[in-house]
Amino acid sequence: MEVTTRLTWTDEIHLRNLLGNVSLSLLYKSSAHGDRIEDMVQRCSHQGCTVTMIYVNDNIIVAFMLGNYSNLCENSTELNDSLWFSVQKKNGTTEVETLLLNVAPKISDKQLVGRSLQKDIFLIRLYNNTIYLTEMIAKNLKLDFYGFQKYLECEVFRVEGFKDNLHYAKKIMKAGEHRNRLLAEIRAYKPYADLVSEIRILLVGPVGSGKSSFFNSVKSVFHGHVTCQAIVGSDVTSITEQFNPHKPITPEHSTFITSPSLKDRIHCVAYVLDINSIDNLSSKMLAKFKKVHKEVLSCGIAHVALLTNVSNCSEVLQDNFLNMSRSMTSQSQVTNVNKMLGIPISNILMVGNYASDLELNPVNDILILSALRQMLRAADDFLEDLPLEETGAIVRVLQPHV
Ligand SMILES: Nc1nc2c(ncn2[C@@H]2O[C@H](COP(=O)(O)OP(=O)(O)OP(=O)(O)O)[C@@H](O)[C@H]2O)c(=O)[nH]1
Ligand SMILES: [Mg+2]
Repeated sequence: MEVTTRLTWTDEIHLRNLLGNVSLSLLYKSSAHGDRIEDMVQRCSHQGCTVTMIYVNDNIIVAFMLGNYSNLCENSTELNDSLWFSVQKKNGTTEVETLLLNVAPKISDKQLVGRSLQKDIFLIRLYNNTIYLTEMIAKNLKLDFYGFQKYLECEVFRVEGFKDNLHYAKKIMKAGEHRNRLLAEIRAYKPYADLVSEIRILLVGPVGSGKSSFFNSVKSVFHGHVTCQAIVGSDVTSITEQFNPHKPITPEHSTFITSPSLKDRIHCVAYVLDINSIDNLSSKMLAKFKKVHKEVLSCGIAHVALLTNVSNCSEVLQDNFLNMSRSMTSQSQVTNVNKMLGIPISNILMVGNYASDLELNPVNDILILSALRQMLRAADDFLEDLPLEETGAIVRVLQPHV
């Protein structure tokens, strides 16, 4: 009979999002393959990187191990690095917490043991379905238990498509954590002073510059998998026809709003340009951009530039993922956009849209979310600077209680 995992499809997506473009295949399941440590080691040896998952109530505690499972045996001289994380369901949402533990687990006394400073900091005892975690580990993983705990199941998966390299593993996991923080921040975002309920961002740019792809990429990151709602493609004329240059919108059009209220206005304009096309923009295109930009400036609307088709996304980000690196900001394309449109370098954003990719990648996600966050911040600055009469704000005079 085929052995199936306890992992749900959404749990698997969360794990894959954290580890990047990997696939997982089940090697060992305690309830099906026996709960002797020898059964586990035999099935998981010589398989490369693995994840060992312990299911406890609504939590999955995951130990990601580089190296080979057979190195866990006490007589092995090779050491495996392990990185831990937990996937937890809390109040209907799934949260992922990570902890980078540079501890090499070993098999000793028929249990999987992690030791630090001669102390056991984690144990997995297959023979009585128990996991032990110190308070420090539990705290970092935001688990609501520590010490010994009975688990429901233990499973081990082979991780395919992952470089067996600690530096890379740490970088990918830190990126996953940072992506999750950005996602939570943007989900909680509310426009400045609640002046509008939604921010309207206009994406303007040449045919094929990646406007629809950016829209799809943002949607994909929020969905946790690649989606293609807006049609993308390559043609000499525009694939997306919201705006048709041969049929410009007129006041007679049924959806034309003569006096748009603040909620109907554009709050931020993003000039979308393929990074590879910037140094060769035609003078006609440049003139068009300048014309649009003049209008945007005269309306006082926030604006940013979004450079798409960035292929070296992980080089663009500094090791802490907080800033784009200086090496990129000094690139000719960035300085060119800065000179052409007078857009400050901090508002020149770079992304690699999901084009032919099947899986999300935490590093690409960070650039996409950082770009979106910068657009929202720019829109907030625009709202904050609006003259009071344009905000539609009602000035309330409070009556003192008598
Ligand atoms: N590799 C890669 N391909 C991209 C990127 N952005 C867009 N593309 C590809 O470029 C082509 C055009 O992208 P679209 O998103 O359709 O461009 P658009 O700006 O919406 O174009 P129109 O609607 O025709 O004006 C598609 O084949 C995309 O897959 C990117 O960042 N990286
Ligand atoms: Mg389009």
